[in-house]
Amino acid sequence: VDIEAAKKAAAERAVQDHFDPNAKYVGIGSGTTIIYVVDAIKEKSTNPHIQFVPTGYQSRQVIVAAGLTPIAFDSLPSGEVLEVAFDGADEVDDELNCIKGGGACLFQEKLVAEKAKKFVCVADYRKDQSRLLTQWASIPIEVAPIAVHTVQSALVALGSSTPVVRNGILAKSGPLKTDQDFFIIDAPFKPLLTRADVASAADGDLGARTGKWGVEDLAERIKAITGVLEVGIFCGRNGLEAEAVGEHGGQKPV
Ligand code: DER
Repeated sequence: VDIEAAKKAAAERAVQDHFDPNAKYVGIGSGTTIIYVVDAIKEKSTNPHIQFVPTGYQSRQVIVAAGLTPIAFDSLPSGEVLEVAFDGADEVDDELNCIKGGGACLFQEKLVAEKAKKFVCVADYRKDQSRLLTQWASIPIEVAPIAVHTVQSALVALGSSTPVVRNGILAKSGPLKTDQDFFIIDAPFKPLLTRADVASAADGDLGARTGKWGVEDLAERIKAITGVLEVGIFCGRNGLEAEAVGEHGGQKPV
């Protein structure tokens, strides 16, 4: 299947089902799928009063290039929430837990997602990992540069084989810097178990000794490592109730 066509179909369906033309604030994520989301919003809405909250420099560029009005996350009036936030993902499981951070924007992406009444993950068929996350993606983790080595050691103790600092590819030699001027560590783990799997696992079958983790438990363990700013696992523990409708029919994440 043409991947760009799949991204566009998922984006158009997500906007058709979840964009509110009367919204005051809408979150816009990072990556390439989100460009189709913004195009679909432009098609659907002429409301000049909607303000769009970016999840980093690239996201803001997409909003501005489309002629839409950006508002920085920290400029939102206190107490205000977003009607909806759209974003992409690297992997999505059947419970709509996501691995995010392929674009190194996961910190602001999670800030914006948690500020929204509804988080809509727009993911084409390649991202659908059905049951188990991290079958092909490592977990992106945003880390204070000074703490990189201690965080890597802690990740190995949790069962990650080779947690590596992400380097700038072509555009920059040396480690990539995020919009917060932090580093990204990509940490591979054995496939992560859904909440349902964890509920049915025998005692003692999970954790650092086995290297098998439930999605939510590992997200908490990684976040608790001193030096970690944020981890690229989006799950129910973040209070994110993601919607899932499929343009291919059935309960596939959009
Ligand atoms: O970094 C992220 O989580 C992004 O949303 C991202 O990885 C999805 O990117 P894509 O839409 O270009 O596949």
